[in-house]
Amino acid sequence: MKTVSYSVPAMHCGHCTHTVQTELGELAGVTEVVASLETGKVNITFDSPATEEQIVALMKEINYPPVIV
Ligand SMILES: [Cu+2]
Repeated sequence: MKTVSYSVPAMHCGHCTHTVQTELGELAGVTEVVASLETGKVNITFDSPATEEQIVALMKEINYPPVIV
């Protein structure tokens, strides 16, 4: 089990956080997604078969790319 935290400046409202949580939550291996408007961050807990590369690729695909700070 691994947890990663990304800054996602493209999130602007509850709809955004909901989309991020729903889309990432559908990825096989992802067990928890917490998107926060206050911090602008998304915390993702996952395990095999999900990979960090896969998560980043999906976030780019849905137009909420993670920004490395
Ligand atoms: Cu929004």
